Amino acid sequence: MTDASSAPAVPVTIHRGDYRPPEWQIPDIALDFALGIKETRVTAALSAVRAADAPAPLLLRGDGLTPAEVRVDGAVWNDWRMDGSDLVVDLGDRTAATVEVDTLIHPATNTQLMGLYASNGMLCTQCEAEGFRRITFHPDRPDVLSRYRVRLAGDRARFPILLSNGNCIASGEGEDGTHWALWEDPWPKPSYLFALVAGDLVVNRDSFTTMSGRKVDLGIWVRDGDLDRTHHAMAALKHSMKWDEEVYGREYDLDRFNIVAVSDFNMGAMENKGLNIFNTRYILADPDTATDMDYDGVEGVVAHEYFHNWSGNRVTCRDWFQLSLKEGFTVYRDQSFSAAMGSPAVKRIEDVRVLRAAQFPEDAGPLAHPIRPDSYQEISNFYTATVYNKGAEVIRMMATLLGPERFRRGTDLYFDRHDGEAATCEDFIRAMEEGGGIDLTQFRRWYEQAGTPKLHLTLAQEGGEWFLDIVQTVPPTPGQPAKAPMMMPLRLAAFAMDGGGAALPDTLVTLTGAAQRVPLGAFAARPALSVNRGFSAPVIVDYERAPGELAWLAAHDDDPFARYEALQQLMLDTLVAAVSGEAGNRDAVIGAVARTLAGAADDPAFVAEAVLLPSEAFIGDQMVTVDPDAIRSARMALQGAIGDALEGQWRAILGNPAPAATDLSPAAKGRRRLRGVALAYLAATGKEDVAALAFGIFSSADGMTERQAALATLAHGDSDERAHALDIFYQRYRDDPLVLDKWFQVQAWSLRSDTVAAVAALAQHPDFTLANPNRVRSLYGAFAANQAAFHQADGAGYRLLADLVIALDPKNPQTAARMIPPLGRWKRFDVARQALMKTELERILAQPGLSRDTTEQASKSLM
Ligand code: 0A1
Ligand code: ZN
Repeated sequence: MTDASSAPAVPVTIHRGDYRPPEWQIPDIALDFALGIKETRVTAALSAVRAADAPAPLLLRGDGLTPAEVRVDGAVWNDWRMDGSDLVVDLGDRTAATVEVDTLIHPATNTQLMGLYASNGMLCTQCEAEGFRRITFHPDRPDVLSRYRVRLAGDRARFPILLSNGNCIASGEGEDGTHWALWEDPWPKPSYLFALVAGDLVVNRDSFTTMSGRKVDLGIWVRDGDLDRTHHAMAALKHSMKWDEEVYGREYDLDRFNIVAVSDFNMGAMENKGLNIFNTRYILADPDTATDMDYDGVEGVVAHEYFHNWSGNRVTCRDWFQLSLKEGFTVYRDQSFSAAMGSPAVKRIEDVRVLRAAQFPEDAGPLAHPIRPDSYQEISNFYTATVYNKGAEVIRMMATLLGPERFRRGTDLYFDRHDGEAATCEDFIRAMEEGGGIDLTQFRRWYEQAGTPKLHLTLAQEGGEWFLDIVQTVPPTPGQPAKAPMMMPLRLAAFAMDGGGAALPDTLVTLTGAAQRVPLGAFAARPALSVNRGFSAPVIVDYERAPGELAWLAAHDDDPFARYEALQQLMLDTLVAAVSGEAGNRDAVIGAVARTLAGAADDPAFVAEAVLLPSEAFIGDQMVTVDPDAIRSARMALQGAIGDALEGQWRAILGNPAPAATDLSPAAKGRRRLRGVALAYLAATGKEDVAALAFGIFSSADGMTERQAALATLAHGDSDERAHALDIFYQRYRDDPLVLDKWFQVQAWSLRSDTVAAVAALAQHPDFTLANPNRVRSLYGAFAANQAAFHQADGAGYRLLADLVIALDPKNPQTAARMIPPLGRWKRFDVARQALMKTELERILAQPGLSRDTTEQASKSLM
């Protein structure tokens, strides 16, 4: 038996251009599982129908499987061979055959969490992208769609609940305390959407009546004791179902919709047809254990997976290069949903912050790729911020260019035309063109070119008329040295700052050229320019504006996103100046923050976002060479100065009683967010009473949002209250894994100078484990995002992360590989750090038996 997850000596690269349609289709598949934690017997019966004109062997992909027996049309068949880990069955000149294969798999030792695995005594599956081949031999490509009939049998005491996709059509008792259930999914689907769950679970049941009047039974399955934490997820599910009907005209198509929460999961959740499987993190929430942000995460991910039922399941992807077809579109859909459920302006700010924090650096580094990649070695490495978040921005731009009605005509056409098919990004664009009546020839470059476009702006004046000159460049990225200009929607407005004269109201300009001039109208003096309003295009705008203009826009722009941007830019300019030892304009920042704070009562959520200082990483992104220590000092100094100057306001915000933790209205969430920001500013003043104040909030908090914010503030300092609060928190939540994750996370985030050592010590803590991806991310993911700590000059942070990758890779290559990108940013740092980072990447690559996942990420990161 070969272990296919180990990298071959020469990594195999799969190219998008090499796509060939499948030679065999499998319209029907019957699976029979004799379930056991240690050992599960799988019998698969594939009804194969030849699609190729000429005879071709049936290629069934496998990963770590050995066929116990192969039968064709009921008779034992010997005309097969192994090709590496795959099974090749020679069917002669047959055009159809039923191919049966028996295999034995071992869920308990499946630490990769791909295929069938055990988590907390239950069995569950994860098949996207290529996990089905770890369960049974199968073509395992998304353009092979089958109707599934699945028989699950197992010990009744151990697995009282047996779930799979679709509808349960029969069940019964077996021998020796076993029972069985037969599930049938009428909708043809690719193997990556197959799922089963077997275990001791309890359910929160509800129902939803669809727009055509069909009643759907909803179930959220969790472990005993967690039921009370499923109500928010259930509400989110029902809201999602309604929203998709209202906004996209999409109705649910089965009689049941089940969600199962599992604690060991590589990603956030999975959209398996009719049986979504979730990381517990995105299902369980109650005010005592989940923050407002956690609540929003649950709502967004429940919506995301539900929306996949149409954008992903009914219309799926032809091949994995088309991943953004389902992911970019579905992220756009979940973002729009969350905006509608809360504040659209705040949601847009949050989404742009994520894009800038995760996707822009990816696009500027060695792992940059277009939203539709051209090649990969391991597809798991392409579930990226580029495919997801930039992909969503690309869909959003099409929606902006078309407007809501024409966009809806485009999506209707897309869903109707490709229902039941495995489609391509090109199919989506064509539906937009035909449904929306637009030519997107040039726009297609967003699918082809990587790199974040830059717009260089200058204002010009000719006889009282003002013009905006825009020069567009797209930076070179690996394999793409030269780029062509992109088509994009740019929303802008111009204001006369003195209040007199003309103003150019919100205008949508379609950029197409490398250089373009936009008339702004007549202004007596240089107008204040509001540009890329609502972040209409995912680009970097390079436009120098005086502090006075930015402060004016921060106060007066009628687009809330642009107000936020103006204040952020003002802060950023001051921080970047401070890092290079220049004065910057602190007073302008303090004045603008003060004026923004004056609106706190009306819209606390927006104000909280707007007055937050840009992150250390984002400040670094503006610099030629990132200086982590100087950035930290500059940011802390500005935070302290704002804290001091507006101390009265911060104290007043905290002086008002906090809203009840059970109040999850946008207003209450906004007030809590602002209180957290106020506490951070106060802490930055270094005033003596702040630790006691934070400890008071920590102790009296009636919910996790306030408790965690206070704990995080304390964790930055070195007060006695810090140790005390961490201990109280640990003792209270040591048996609640999701909350214990927060305990690891706040310490890994700490601004203290001993954080590297603290993280190293936490990795040895009895509650730390490599077996649980959430725990790994809560410690190491948070640490790698802590810029000054991770980039500690002696390289200890790099070593720590590389040690993790090396230890984790043999167990869970997918999660290990996701930890590599921070080391790949070496080009952005000074030569000493560059050398240290590269040494660690090389050390990782030198490990014998390194996975394909980690090999690809580490080797590309060195280039
Ligand atoms: N399609 C899922 C993401 C996902 C991808 C791979 C996984 O394997 C571990 C799990 C989930 C989504 O977009 O939510
Ligand atoms: Zn998705």
